[in-house]
Amino acid sequence: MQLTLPRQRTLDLARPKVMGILNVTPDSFSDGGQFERLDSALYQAEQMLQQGAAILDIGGESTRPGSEPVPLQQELDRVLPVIEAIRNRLDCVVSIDTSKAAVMSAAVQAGADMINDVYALRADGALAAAAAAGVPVCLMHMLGEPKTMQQQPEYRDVTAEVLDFMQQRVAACLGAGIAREQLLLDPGFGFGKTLAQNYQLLQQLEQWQAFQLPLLVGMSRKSMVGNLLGLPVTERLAGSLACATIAAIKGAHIIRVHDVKATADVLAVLDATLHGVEE
Ligand code: 7PJ
Repeated sequence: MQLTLPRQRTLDLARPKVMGILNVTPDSFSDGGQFERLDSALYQAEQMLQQGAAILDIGGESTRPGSEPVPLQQELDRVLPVIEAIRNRLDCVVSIDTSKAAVMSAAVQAGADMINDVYALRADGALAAAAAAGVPVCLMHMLGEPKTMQQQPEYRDVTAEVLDFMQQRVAACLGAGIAREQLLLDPGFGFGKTLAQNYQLLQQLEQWQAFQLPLLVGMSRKSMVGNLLGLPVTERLAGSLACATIAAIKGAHIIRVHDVKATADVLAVLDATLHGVEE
């Protein structure tokens, strides 16, 4: 499996790839003004690439449980300079993590290679913007909205319902003129799911192979790790690595993480086991 990217490039997904999370939200950086923010983002981007990330996911709006939306101009001001700086200086796949149509268009214009949307292109104009941008799009499942999604999510069968939702979103994308080969899917761990539902989704991850589309997962440092183990966000690495390993074994193609080096190490060990080592 592979993704077709802008400027005659491709991303080979025969072996799982690491997507490094690069948040450009005020809480994720010291507030030392525009230059310091850009400098810090670039440094972090460079580090993650050296550590083995194939993709950098750049987000200017927090979608953590309970978070508030960010105004359009603010999101643009946060992400566009970072995308341009990375595009000009570093060789990597740049993903824009947004739900807003205008941010998708501007980010791809600025050099982003793919779109990562936790709303799966359900926002106004997002289907059309993604179709016009012509880049790969990751469709993620979320029940409700970040502000309220963890208030008693209910499913009769979480995997079946999330797969159903995906079928509908894939159909909507095809209807909007997006090529099937441009789509990636993501179960949306932690987005409107209880602890038990998150682990049921992970246990049943093989079922996603029926789509024959690239599968992206994000469990890094999430509550499904923290609440299970009773650990704060700073102590969730081991649990997050276990999630990454399990997902890779069950067929995930892209693992979205904060801790790039540790995840790349785990995937290298898995790869040696599954595909052997050259003597
Ligand atoms: C995800 C995401 C995820 C995709 C976030 C966090 C919350 N995008 N954006 N999948 N999670 N595709 O990283 O803790 O799971 S934000």
